[in-house]
Amino acid sequence: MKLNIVEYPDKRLREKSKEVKVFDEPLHKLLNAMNPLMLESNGIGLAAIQVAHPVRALILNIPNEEGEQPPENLIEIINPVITDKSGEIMYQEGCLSVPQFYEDVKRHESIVVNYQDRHGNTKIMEANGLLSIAIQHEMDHLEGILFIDKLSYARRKKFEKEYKKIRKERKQSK
Ligand code: Y12
Ligand code: CO
Repeated sequence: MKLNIVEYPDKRLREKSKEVKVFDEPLHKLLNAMNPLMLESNGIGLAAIQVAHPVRALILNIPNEEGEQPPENLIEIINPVITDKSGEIMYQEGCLSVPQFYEDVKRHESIVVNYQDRHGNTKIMEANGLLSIAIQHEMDHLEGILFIDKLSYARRKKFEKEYKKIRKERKQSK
C-alpha cells in the first residue's frame, strides 16, 4: 500500500476520524504501511488521518535511550479514549504533517487510555512523559486538531508567516 503524508494546510487534516468497527486485513495493511513511512520520515507518532485514512487508528514508536525505535516498541492504538488524566507538562512538539516547525505545547503529564489493538482486543495503558504527550498529540489528529491550534494568537500568527516561507522553500527544492 503506497501512502503519502498529508501536510498542513490540507483540509483533510481537519476531518474527524471514524471509529474502527472491523479489525480485518485492510486495517492491518494500513497499519503495516504506516510503520515504515513513520520511521523513514523520522517520526515517533503517526495517525491514520495523516495518510488520508480518516479512521481512529494511530501508531507510536518512542525512541529508547540510544535513539533507536526497535519493532518491539511499536504501539498500535485503535479507538482510544482517555479515562483519566493528571498533571501538566510542556514540550516542544513537531508533526510530520507540519514539517520543519516546532513549538511548545502544554499537555497532561499522565493519562490512562482505553483502546483496542489491531485484533479488536481491549487494552488499558497508563502513559507518562513523552509517551503521554505523543498519545495526546495523535489523539488530537483523530478530532481534526493540530498542535498549532493550541498556540497563542501571537504564536499562531508567527507560525503562519514562518510556515509560508518553509512551504515555498520546500516547493523550490522538489
Ligand atoms: C512529542 C511531540 C509530538 C509527537 C507527535 C509525533 N511527531 C513526530 O513524529 C514528528 C516528527 C517530525 C520529523 C521531522 O523530520 C526530521 O526531523 C528529519 C520533522 O522535520 C521535518 O519535517 C524537516 C518534523 C517532525 C510525539 C511526541
Ligand atoms: Co501530528
